[in-house]
Amino acid sequence: MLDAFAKVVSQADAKGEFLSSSQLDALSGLVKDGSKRLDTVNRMTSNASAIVTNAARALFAEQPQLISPGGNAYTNRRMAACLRDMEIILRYVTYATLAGDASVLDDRCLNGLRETYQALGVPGGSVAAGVQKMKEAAISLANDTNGITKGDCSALMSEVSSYFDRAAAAVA
Ligand code: PEB
Repeated sequence: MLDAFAKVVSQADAKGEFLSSSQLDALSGLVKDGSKRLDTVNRMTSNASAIVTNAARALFAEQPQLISPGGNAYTNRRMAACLRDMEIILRYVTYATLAGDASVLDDRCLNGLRETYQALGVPGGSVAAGVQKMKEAAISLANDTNGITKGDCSALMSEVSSYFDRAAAAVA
């Protein structure tokens, strides 16, 4: 598991080189915009249960077969497992956002998840649809300029989106 700093260190060390000026520039950008990143993580974290439940509700409205008898989220036990899975994925997206690097998400959450779902009969495409709904909710919360110093968060928002897309692509 790496963060944006450890990642450039390991890349430079693998080549036996000093850090390049472009690596340093990218990291100084990350430091300069650090409060935006922390605010984003804070907003996703403090709204996590709303993000998960609203996304799940929208998913089941769109794919009602999931919660009908025989559906993969039918019975309270499976519904609970489904909500828990969405929460786990969101939690790792918040870690990756904080770290500025996807490796924690890849290594600790997504690695082998597709195979796990195949073995369990959990429909990966439906999980991916749920993740996309969490992405929309998380971005609209994080990108809401009400009551906060306005600034350009477009690069950060596309980075956060990319973590959700990565999770969706890993199971779809
Ligand atoms: C991954 N999910 C499930 C299981 C595991 C995971 C390991 C099996 C064990 C269990 O039931 O608890 N666990 C989860 C994860 C990590 C981890 C992401 C990462 C670190 O450790 N069913 C649906 C929806 C979807 C869903 C589409 C969006 O219809 C999920 C939610 N996951 C779902 C369901 C089960 C499950 C298990 C319903 C239970 C399946 C079953 O037991 O039949």
